[in-house]
Amino acid sequence: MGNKVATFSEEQLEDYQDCTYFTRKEILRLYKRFREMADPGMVPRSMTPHEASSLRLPLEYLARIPELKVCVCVIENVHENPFRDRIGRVFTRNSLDNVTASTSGQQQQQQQQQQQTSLPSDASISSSQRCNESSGDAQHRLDVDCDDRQNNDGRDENLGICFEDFLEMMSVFSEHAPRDLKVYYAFRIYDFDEDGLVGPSDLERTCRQLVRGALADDEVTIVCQKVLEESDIDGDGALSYLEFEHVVTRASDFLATFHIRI
Ligand SMILES: [Ca+2]
Ligand SMILES: [Ca+2]
Repeated sequence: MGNKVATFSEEQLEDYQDCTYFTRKEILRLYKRFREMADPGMVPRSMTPHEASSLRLPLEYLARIPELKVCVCVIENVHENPFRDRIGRVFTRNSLDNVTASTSGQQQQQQQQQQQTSLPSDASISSSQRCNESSGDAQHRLDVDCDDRQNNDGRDENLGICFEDFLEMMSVFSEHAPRDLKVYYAFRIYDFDEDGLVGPSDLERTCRQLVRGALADDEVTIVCQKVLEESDIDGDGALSYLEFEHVVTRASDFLATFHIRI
């Protein structure tokens, strides 16, 4: 009696600490949130590395986390985060991309070059490693991710989110995550059609979600044209990662809005 079941092995906890911006106390608190978001009995009290990367909850369950529901990420003062589903998809895809990457020689090589530490499973680049990438590296990764996705159309529609995805997601949104990392994920979230560019249709969808019917369609189009006019430096009609980075760098409140407090 009174035996305390350890949630993770010591090694797991150390790995999670290495790969995120969280202390072990915060990691355990996040695990509690993950369990609370599931239905009773769905998530065990202790979790093996395999379960942490394979036991998946439906993305809709993210709505059960108040911080995600009323979070101030992307835009402030929205009572329901219009990007919640999009955020869930981007972070879920990460682990799927990694699984796919392990079967691809070129990507495996790339992984090996950039991988110094990793989550205990086959998850590849942790958020803390990504922050060391230059803009060029980030663009390259987006291109690779993009090719990969185009080869796997629709395969992962209902994959769900595992604890490691969840941890990585919360790490990116944490206050300790560097700006570059947040910009990288913001770009992926806004790139709805996942072609590696934020084009007119992505901008319109972003704008529509943000204004939620407050602007007429033609007004939305005008806003998007303005954004492109000001920021599409090479004039190809879409924002590349570098152009997007430039826009966000000028937005002083970006860091404050891309943040979830746990
Ligand atoms: Ca796009
Ligand atoms: Ca451009």
